[in-house]
Parts: sequence; C-alpha cells; structure tokens
Amino acid sequence: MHHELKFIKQEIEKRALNETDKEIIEKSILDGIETAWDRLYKQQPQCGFGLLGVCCNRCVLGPCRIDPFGGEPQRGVCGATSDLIVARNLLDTLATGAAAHSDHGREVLEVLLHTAEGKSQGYQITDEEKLKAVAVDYGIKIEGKSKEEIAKELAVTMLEEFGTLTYGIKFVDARVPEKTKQMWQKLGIVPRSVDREIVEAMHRVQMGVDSDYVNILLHALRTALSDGWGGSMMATDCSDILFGTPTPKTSIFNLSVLSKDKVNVILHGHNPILSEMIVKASEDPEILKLAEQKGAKGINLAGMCCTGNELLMRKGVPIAGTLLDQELAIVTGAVEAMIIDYQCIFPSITFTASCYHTKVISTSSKAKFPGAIHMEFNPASAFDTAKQILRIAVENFPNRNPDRVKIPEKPMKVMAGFSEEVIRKALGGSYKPLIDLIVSGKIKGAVGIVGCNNPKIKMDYGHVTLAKELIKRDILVVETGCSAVACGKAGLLQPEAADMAGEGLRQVCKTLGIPPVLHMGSCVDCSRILVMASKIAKELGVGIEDLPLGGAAPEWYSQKAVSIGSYFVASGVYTVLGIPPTVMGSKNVVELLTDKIKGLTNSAFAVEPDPLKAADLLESEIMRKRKALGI
Ligand code: MSK
Repeated sequence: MHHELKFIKQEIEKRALNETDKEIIEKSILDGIETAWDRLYKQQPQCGFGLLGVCCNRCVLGPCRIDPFGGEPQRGVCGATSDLIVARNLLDTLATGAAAHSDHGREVLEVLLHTAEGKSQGYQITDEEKLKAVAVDYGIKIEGKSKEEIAKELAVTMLEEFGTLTYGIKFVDARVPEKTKQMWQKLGIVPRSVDREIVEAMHRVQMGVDSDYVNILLHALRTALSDGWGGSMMATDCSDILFGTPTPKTSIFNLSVLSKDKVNVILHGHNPILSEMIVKASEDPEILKLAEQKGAKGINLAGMCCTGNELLMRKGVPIAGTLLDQELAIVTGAVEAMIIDYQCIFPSITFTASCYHTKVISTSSKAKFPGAIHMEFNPASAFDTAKQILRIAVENFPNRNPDRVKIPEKPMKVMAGFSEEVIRKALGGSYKPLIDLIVSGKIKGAVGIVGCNNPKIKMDYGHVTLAKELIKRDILVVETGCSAVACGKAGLLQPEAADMAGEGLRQVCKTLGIPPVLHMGSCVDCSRILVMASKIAKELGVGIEDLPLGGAAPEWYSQKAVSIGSYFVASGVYTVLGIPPTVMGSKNVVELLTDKIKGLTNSAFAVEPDPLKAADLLESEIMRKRKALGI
C-alpha cells in the first residue's frame, strides 16, 4: 500500500506543475479514470517512422515508409523520397490547422452577415468603432451608411476572399509593412485567398503533383499566411465587432473556479458565437428560477481552452483550464454539463463523462461525439437553443453526487483582456513609448508564447518556466491560447508578477499597473500579435522580420499550432518549438526550416525542449536583431 501511494505521488508530480491540477489528477487515479496521460503510456513505444515523419499513407500504393538509417527502402512505391514524404506530410498537417482556424472565422462572418440582415437571434453589432476601422482597411466607404449596411458589405467581401474571386487578402494590403510584403513577393508566398491556399495544398499533396520539397514548403508558408493574415484575423476582428473588443478584466483561473452550490457549466471548444449566447442565456430569469427550483444557488459558467479565452477577454468569465484539464474538470464530479463546439475536444470526453453525472452537449453539425446530446446551434435560433441547453444542465444538478465531488480551493487571480487596441491606447495612441523603452534597453524585446498542453511534457512546465525566464531577462511576454491559461494558473497574469521580472521590465509594468505577461486572447487571436508587430514595424519604417521579437510553442500538440508557428516564421519571427515536429526524417527539410530559411525570412524554427535553453535561443535572436537595428 505504501509503495502504491508513493507511486501515485511520483506519477502526479510527473504529470502536472499546478497544485490544483495535481489534486484532481490524484482523484482521477483513485477513481480509476483513464486520462490522456494513461493513453500516452499505453501507446508506448510510439511508431518511430511516424515520429520522424517518414511514413506515407496518402494513397494505396502504400502505406510506405523510408528506412531512417539509410538502408532500404529509400523510396516509396511511387518513388517519393524521405524529403518529399516529410514535406507533404507537413503541408497536409499545416493545411488542416489553417482550415480549422479559417473555418471558425467563416462561421463568425456568417453570423455577422445574418446579424446585419436581421436574420440572427440574440446577436448585435457591439463595437461600431472597430467595424468602421476594419471596413476602412477593406476599402469600404462608410460615410452615410448604417452600421448594418457596413457590416453586410464587410461580411460579404470577407466571405468572397475565402474563395478565389478577389485574388488577394485585403488585410495583407492594409496591414503588412511594405518591406515584409516585398519579402513575400520575392518568395512568391503572398497569400491569394484563404480557401484557395488550403485547397491548393490538398492538390499538391496528391500523388504525382508537387514532388519538390522546397516548393511544397514555400506553399506551406503561403497557406499559413492565409490563416494568420486571413482566416484567423477575420475571426478575431469580426468577433470583436459582434461581441466587443477586449479591454482589461480581472478574473480567476484553475479548477477551483467550479462551484459547490451552483450548476457548473463548462464551455469548451473555440468559437465565441455559441459561448457568448450561453452567457446571455445564463442570465435569463426563467433559467435562474429553474436553477433555484432544482436546489442550486445559480449558474456558474467556466471556460476551457479557447472558447474560455474568448469569454474571459470580453466578459471576464473564469477559466477552469487548458487542454489537459478537460477530463480533470469532469473528474471533479461537479460539472453538470460540458458544452462543446469544435477543436481540441478529446473524442473520449463522453466516455469520461459517462463515469460521472456530466452531460456532454455537442452543438456543431461538423463535430459530433458519440454519446453526447446533440443540440444543433444556428444563428437564427441561437438564444432559444442556448436556453434549451442550459435547461439540460440545470435539470442535471440534482444528479450530482456530493460524495464524489472534489473541488480545489485555490483560485488564482488574473488580469486579461489585452487586445492590440487596448495596449496601443494605454501607450497614448502610438507605439512610440514602447519603441523608446526597447531602444533604451529597459525592454529588450518581446516573445509571443502560444499553443497547447501535451502530455509528453509536464503540464504547464514549458510555458511557465519559459515565461518566467524571459521576463527575468527583461523580455516582455505576450500570450494566447492554453499558454496564457497555463501562465495565469501560475500567477504570472497579475500585476504583482512584475516582481519576478528584470529591473527594466519591472519598472515599466509597475508604472502601467500591468502584468509582465499579457494575455492577448484565443488561438485565432495570435493575429492580434501580428497586428501589433506590424504597427510597431510601420512606426519604425522597417519590416516585422527586423524587430527584436520571438515566438514559442513549448507544449504544442495541434495541427493549428503548425500553422501558427509557420505564419510567425514567414512573417519574420524566430520561433522555438518545445516538441519536435514530425520532420526529423528528412535532413534537407530540417535544414531548410531551421537554417536556410533565415536567408529568406530573417527567421527560422528551432526545436528546444528545455525551456531555459529555449530562453537562451530567443534572447540571442532578439540581441541579434537589436544589433542589426543599431540599438
Ligand atoms: S485551445 S489549439 S489546445 S492552445 Fe486553442 Fe489550447 Fe492548443 Fe487547443
């Protein structure tokens, strides 16, 4: 028994950094619930060919694989080498991620269009100032037009840009610094439209089409740019128009945000169009009365993954956790309903829920989960559906078994809501004060830490260690996605965290009353980082590739992260990955992505699992760019 307990404690320590997570991981082990960590263990050893990216199963000549040690076979049945197989697999992966972000964006645009036409229920145009600013970027005349007319024209123009009608993305014209654009023109990677690049990527990976790994990787960069400066940027901007541009908010993070006496509803997934309506419905008197009748003291909404980030940024809704917290939230035994749309939802989530009283409610026709209650969500009846969904959650409250409930009691305070607009306004309307601080060396530069959790790395360790190390070195950190949540759980998103920063950054944060790690939103909101970088570059009259910036994804898992990392690198931002991508089976591909690309975009990928060494790499790259700028 003593040995067993010791083993459990060791296992918990290996799995997570945060104490509240550890408490529930212990419960998951004692309850006998299988989680991602257990499934990773059962998958060992993982396929060596797969890890190197040298297996190909895209046609039935195969599946084929290449001997990574130089023996036979050296070519697949079609004749593809390891370079081609690796590059094609990478393009396929990246296009999947770009499609996910961009399809999310398209749904937001459709809601904007329906709202402008008066065909949606419960939505409204909340940020007219942003609507007008984006319309101007899109070359739309706004004088004398109602907000609905402008919104309709904007939504239709953006939706057309998804296809092939316009042969260009207006955000690229309006927002990318001239020098950076010229770099893309030289490389032939200016994105032409969102869907076009993704469809062309699918065409190129068909057997017998693109067989040149360099050509494939260049198209990968173009596809990623159509995501970052296209689909994701449209998602961010139009979500701001519909639901409001984020402003600073305080809230709380981690599994302690669940309530002992209220109906707990977790909002998990990515798109704010569903979750915003659930927030609205949760304030409906009829729903609140039902909750009271069922013995609850109200409704407690908590976010998870990026839908959580969307709600936090605009409404201050607390966040229960990141990717690896989704199962743990259910294991608390206190969740009445987990409402999901799409992306980052474990296919096994309904299986986990079946061990407790939790109902999983799926809402998108494109993401069904066997065992979930499916309540299709569409803009025309959004509010009614949101109420129906909440009724299911409330009626499930009496089924909660108090003997199986364990909720941690250490919520962590956070400050979030740092949109690009807010940061710029706080600086007095231009980036000049920030540029001055960078020139003076008080702030050496900035790094965007983004991406997920991955059970291959102790949960949150990569994000938190890297962020702490960078701020200590006077490097400002901006974050999105699960990275921001990880650092929030560790207390880095509070103004008091400035005490952990180097002297220069500490002074700046104390003067402005901001944390040294700024939460800029969800995964699609990495586009806010691009906009901020581009505005700074324009003020300085240089390209983004010249700025002392870096990117990092210490614990990434998703195809979407491949797209984000690639549009960072294509935009000129050196990016360090904590988990190796599946490209190591091709020396040529690795050399191109980590070295040769520097001559093309003044940036590159690096792979470094140790966050302290990753901080060294990022700092030296920032210093290199400072030197080149003469500062
Ligand atoms: S939610 S893509 S696990 S950051 Fe955007 Fe988190 Fe990664 Fe999903």
